[in-house]
Amino acid sequence: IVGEKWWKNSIIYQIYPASFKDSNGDGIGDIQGIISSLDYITSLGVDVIWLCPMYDSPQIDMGYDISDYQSVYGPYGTVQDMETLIDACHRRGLRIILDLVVNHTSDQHRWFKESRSSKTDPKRNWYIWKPAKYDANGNRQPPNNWRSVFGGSAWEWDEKTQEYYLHLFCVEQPDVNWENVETRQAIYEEAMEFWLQKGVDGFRVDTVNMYSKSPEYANAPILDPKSDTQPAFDLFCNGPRIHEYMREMNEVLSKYDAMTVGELPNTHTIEGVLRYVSAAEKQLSMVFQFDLVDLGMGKDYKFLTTLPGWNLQELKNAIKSTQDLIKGTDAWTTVFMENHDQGRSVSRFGSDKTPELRVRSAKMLAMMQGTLSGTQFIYQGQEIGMVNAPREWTIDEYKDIDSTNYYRMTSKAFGEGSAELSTAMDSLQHLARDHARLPMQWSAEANAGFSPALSEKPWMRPHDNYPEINVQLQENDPSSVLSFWKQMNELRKVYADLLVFGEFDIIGEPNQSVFTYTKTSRNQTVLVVLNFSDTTQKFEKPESVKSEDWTLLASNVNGHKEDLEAFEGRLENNHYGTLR
Ligand code: TEU
Ligand code: CA
Repeated sequence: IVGEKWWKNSIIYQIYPASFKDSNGDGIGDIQGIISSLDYITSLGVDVIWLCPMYDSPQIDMGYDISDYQSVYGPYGTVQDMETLIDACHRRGLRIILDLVVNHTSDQHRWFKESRSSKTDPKRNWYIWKPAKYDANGNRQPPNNWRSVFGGSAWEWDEKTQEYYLHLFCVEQPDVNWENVETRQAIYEEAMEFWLQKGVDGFRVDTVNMYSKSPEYANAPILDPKSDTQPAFDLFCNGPRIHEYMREMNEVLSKYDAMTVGELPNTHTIEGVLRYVSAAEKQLSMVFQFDLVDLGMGKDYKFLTTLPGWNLQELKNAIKSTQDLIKGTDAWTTVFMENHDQGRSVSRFGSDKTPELRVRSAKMLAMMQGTLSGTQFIYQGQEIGMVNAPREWTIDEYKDIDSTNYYRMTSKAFGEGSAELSTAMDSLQHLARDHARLPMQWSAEANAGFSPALSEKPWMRPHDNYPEINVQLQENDPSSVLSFWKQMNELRKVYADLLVFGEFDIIGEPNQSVFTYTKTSRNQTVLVVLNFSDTTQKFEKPESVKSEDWTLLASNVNGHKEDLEAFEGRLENNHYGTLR
């Protein structure tokens, strides 16, 4: 893999500061906690850490509402702590990337405070202000019917200056006006260069396709007739100037040779994704496509009557669309199943019904992730197979604004005790962002070892299962999910040309229980067989690979038989022989 960019063959470990490790017992994770865990992180065999926002913020959206790009949220630590962390990473040979959130700021950012102070303020057009509309009865209406991602109108009325401002996320997250060149320069300097000069190696770029909105601000088509707001993703994603902005941003980044991974929701065609990540475009190093993590979400997932399910064919298609991105192109892709916005992958795509199925399906999912091409991302706790909070937990345990808004709106529309509200709780139990934000389970000690024993209550309730699922227990167990992930991470390095760079092909007949694919490089192939069902499945090697002489490379069952057990996964290759 000589001559390839370092980030292609990297495994990136995502850290959610509030929930990773609390060093001082105030119940909130912090930077010193991360520094003290670097030996653990290194032991996983990862190359890079990605830190979710640690900037100063009123925390309405857990730090994605930034009030100052150049300071750190008090409970997390200081800029000096960040410098220590950056240095400590580099000394260990780890790289570090930060979250770059520049579609919007907090309404408490000084830019917005100035902007909203008067219509003639020099920063007025740093944000997106529009006059009201009036209906036939003379009632004031927002400029259009766009719905914010967290529900409700995307426009907020400002009494003082008698105009609306746009917020694609919550009211406290006004959208920055990227049309304004002065604003863009300020973003590059204050949010990017400040940290690049401190040595960070790149950014995960939040909502990267929303900076350019369709300039007409036209109404979105009515998909939800019962509502006065409509989903408008097509009108605020991938707007006409987006690629101009990306190239401009890239000029700043390339001075530092920084990598980027952009978050790319609502972009489903290969051509659309390639516009951002083809190397010739000089925009982003790679992006997160949402095809897989959106499975079973339903349309705009508001007011469900039943839980939208997913089937294996959809999962295969989702994987295919990220893998095919690099077939015969100069682009690069990513592999991930979890992040801070998703339910846990074992609960969504495997099974958390029994400890045995949990462990086996966690390993099977590790086999899938570990064998797909692209830069790999592991979310904290995924490596020990953490699962969703149980259905018994009430809304009081959910802290995310998206969850609590959703609950409040459903309750308002249908009432406490309604069947709809109960379905809303079912859906939150599957899909809420909160599940990823439960404290990291370090040990069987009080607070899951997340906070020191004599401490405040952690900001989110630890999962009741931490005595059974935790780092300490798994570190000493060669058959644990953690040990399996370490093995997969090692395998990925040894067989990089196959696993990281190889060509992906789905093989065999369409099958709703078993996912079979190969990864191929010049002279060798890996065969991956994954039983996504909780029952035994017949398995016969597809004709196309039958004649080959295969060796078992990894397996998640003891002494495997002909048939596939529930959630069994097998990796076989036809060239080098077993690793150990
Ligand atoms: O997410 C943006 C996004 O489009 C979704 O993943 C979104 O979180 C989800 O649809 C809402 O339920 C990014 C961040 O990852 C997320 O945590 C922030 O809340 C959001 O941007 C706003 O900054
Ligand atoms: Ca703390």
